[in-house]
Amino acid sequence: EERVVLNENSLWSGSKQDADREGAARFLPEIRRLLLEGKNTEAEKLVNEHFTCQGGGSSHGAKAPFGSYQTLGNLRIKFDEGGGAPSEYRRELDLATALARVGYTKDGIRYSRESFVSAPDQVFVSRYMSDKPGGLSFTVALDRPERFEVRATAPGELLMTGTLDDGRGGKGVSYAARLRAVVRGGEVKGEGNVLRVIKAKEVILLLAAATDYQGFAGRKSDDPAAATARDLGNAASKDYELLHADQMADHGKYFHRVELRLPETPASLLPTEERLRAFSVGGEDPALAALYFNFGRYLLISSSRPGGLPANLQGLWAEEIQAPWNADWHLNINVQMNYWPAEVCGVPELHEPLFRLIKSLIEPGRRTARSYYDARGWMVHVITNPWGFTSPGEQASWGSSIIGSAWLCHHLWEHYAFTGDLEFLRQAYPIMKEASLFYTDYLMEEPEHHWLVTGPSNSPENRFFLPDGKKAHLCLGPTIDMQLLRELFSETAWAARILKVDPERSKELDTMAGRLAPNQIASDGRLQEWLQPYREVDPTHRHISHLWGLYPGHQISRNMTPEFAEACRKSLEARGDKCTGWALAWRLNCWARLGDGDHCESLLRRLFTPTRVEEGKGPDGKMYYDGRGSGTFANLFDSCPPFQIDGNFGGAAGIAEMLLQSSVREAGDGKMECLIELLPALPKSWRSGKVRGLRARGGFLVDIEWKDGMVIKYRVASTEALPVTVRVNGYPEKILSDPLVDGTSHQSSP
Ligand code: FUC
Repeated sequence: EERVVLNENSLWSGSKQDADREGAARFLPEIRRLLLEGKNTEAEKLVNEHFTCQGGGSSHGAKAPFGSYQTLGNLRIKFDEGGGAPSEYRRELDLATALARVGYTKDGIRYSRESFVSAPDQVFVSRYMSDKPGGLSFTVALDRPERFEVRATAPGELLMTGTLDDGRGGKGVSYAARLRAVVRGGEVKGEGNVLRVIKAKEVILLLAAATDYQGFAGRKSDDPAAATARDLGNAASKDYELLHADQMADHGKYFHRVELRLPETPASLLPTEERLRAFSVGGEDPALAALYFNFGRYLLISSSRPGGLPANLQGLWAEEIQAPWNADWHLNINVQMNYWPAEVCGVPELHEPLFRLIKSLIEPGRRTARSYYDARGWMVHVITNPWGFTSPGEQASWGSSIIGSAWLCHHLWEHYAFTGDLEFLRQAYPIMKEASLFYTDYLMEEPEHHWLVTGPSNSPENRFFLPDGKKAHLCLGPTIDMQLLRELFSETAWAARILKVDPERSKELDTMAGRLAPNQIASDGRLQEWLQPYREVDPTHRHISHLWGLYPGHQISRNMTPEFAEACRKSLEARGDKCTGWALAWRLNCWARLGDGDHCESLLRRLFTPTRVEEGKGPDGKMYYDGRGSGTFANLFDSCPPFQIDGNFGGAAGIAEMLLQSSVREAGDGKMECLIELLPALPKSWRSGKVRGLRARGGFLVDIEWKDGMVIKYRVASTEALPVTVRVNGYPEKILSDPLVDGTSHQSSP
């Protein structure tokens, strides 16, 4: 029996709601007064009472208006093969072609099948073969844990339809999945709500899916059943070879932009799970990092396409109705991490769904800014969904963080920094400007140093001890807020200079950036996580929010601010490496920025530790978030635990960060001065290797070849010849980039 989990990335329950508490802003002065008086727990109580979202928020989202991303269902194949035991079983996924294959021998017959999902044809295709005529007999069924109906619509066709919960007892998103079986030799017939294939030599299954989600992306039609009929009809008119060729060309156009070679060892012949195990206990297998890197690129190509919804907490691979955390978009690290590889790995178009999400949040985010902070501009807190949720979360402890919009805007700027796409910046600038407007209205001055600070806010999900021993989350001006706003303000001001608009506003933003509470080093030498030198309740907490300025931000670096980089190192050492999957990936990127390749490798050993969901569960079935059960599942999916895709993406980005780092500085008149570092964090075991096609900020394409840990050849190219400083084997070289002959620049608009 085989089960194929089906997904369609707009299959979300829930519906649009206004979860803002109208007039909550009247509590703001009191909350701030309490925070200024050090009564953080009292302030937190007030926030919990009056300053959270209205309604149930995100808890049990599947049945609430917040919604949950849900599985489309299951395709089940039940074989009528003889009773013999299968042998020579092999299952593989070819990352370069995105083709999955299974093969085995049973009762003297060789069975094989191959499957792929085609973006150009919008279908899932699966070909079943046997080397003996008449060797294939099986039933094909579709089902779903709830809310589905299946019927045979033609002799070889099944249609599954249903309507999801809108969270208020009404009708939510409707979906359809249509499956067709095309047989060679033998026959196929409908039997009730299953298809029966009898004695075929080859069977091709085609499946199309659609929803009538009418939000900011992904809409195919008002009538999902009709949309699937159209897609299936088009696909069925092409033969398998053509469908496959078109899909390979489409996937390959993204995948082949980058190539990474790391030293191969005999371990690369092991099945993946054994390979993970061997490496995690100290085996030598540098090429495993290349595989993981390629897998991350494969996942992004497969889960984030222009015009669609962004990759969610599970990419788009959910098998649940109530997915963990609703498989939503968490804005305090997770969805951003999904997009860390997009630019450096040369697939900037795949960043587009995130830009589309950002745009969808402006309108509701304006309402939220007014309701809670009496401020202009737009903002979003910690969680969002395809229904425009921008309100705070349901608890102060995590839901009061205000950084969502600033962190999202960083992606707009990074896309420009990498691509130099002026048209994009022209469209992104008003979004950044309006996000800055919110924060400039909202910031307050603290009386001690007259710094500008945020508040109420928190350092994502972390707690501290107040001087009286009480524990609190809520605070003024956590370091991450200050770092994010510093970059948002200066990047928005810089964007205005590039576009030659708003000179006054751009000066104001620079001034405000200078008045924000600065990064501070605590008496123990660590970078301080909060405005005050609080002691954290959990010193090994998974989040390392105060290191945002090191990565993904750009205000702390070992070259420009060595003393702060050292403080970050101390913070990382104190936090330790035992943490969830995505937290390992974040640490990996930070250690890469600190230039410590060997530490990066030890983090990869942790990230690649094979695990199973059970390992992350306590006796009561609840998941741990302290590092137990984190690592990688046998199919290479990241385990938070549970399965969460961010670690895959963050891990891939971290591997790129070990090989190439880049930064830009304003040289005057808005112009960019670019610095590229080759092999900044190479582990000793990655002795020799080659990488082609990585991207650097400033619009460069970078190829590097190295031997015995030294760069022996490199190429830095861009659409026009530009001056750039390249740090090679530790020394800066000022060069003029090669002009790109094929002009591989990319366009995408917010
Ligand atoms: C943040 C993390 C959790 C989890 C969730 C989806 O809340 O702290 O560990 O990753 O996002």
